[in-house]
Amino acid sequence: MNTILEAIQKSAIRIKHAIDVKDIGYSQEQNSSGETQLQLDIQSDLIIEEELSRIETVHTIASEEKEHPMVLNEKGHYYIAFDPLDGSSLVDVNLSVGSIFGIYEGEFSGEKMVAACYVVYGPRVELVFAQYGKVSLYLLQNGVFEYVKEIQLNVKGKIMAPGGTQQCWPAYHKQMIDSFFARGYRLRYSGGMVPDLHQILLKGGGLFSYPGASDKPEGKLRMLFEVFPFAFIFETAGGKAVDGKGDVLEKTPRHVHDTSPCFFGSNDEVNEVLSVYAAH
Ligand code: P6P
Repeated sequence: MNTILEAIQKSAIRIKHAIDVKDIGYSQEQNSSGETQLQLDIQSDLIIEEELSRIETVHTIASEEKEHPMVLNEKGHYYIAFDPLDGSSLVDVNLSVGSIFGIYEGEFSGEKMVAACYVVYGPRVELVFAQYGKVSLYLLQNGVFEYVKEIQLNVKGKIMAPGGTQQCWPAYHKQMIDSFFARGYRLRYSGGMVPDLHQILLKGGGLFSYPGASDKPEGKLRMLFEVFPFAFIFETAGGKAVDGKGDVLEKTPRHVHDTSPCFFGSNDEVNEVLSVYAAH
């Protein structure tokens, strides 16, 4: 597993460089050399594929940027799903973005997840890795990821990150979210899953929600690349992750790009979601 973490760290350094040097044409112009710039998310995808393909224990990879999984080594046993650059459109407005990784044993299913990781590219580059009951935070300094601390969620938090199109939410979901705000929860939502969830983790707790709604009945976020990794991280940090009915890690996607409604947070807030949703 250490070789996988090292490969992710190498990928993150290369992706950060790609973000920093990307010629941002605000009006979709070509870059200064007149060539069509590889999109950042495709460039990030190629970087991660290259770094993971060097690891013998990796059997198959699945990327949000690829329609189908790719077998790297029949003798390997790790299956790695990743979103190379989640929220990449936020780069053009200079907001934080991230890479997300789910590491599975033998197959792509929630119950087979053995580790999860994300990198957040913001004012600083930070990496969070969850395995063996611990969630560890690392900070990139002088080209090296330095260990900082373990992350634990409080039983109850103060932050609300409500995703999705509000006019399409079920009425009971809107009433629940409004009720949290009426109790003084603070709205913290950038539209980037990685920084939005990173903030909840580092600030001790709260609730991130992306429900099923009339425009997206099965939610927007992909199980293998986004939902399961953060579910694993939040549960390892002492929180909960559900789809409204039960533990989201108990689900198995039929297709590699299947989505799921998702709620990640501290125990109190997620228990409230479960009781509200159980009544509807
Ligand atoms: P909405 C970014 O496109 C993304 O996939 C996640 O990073 C983010 O949480 C979500 O979509 C935001 O979606 O519909 O709230 O803008």
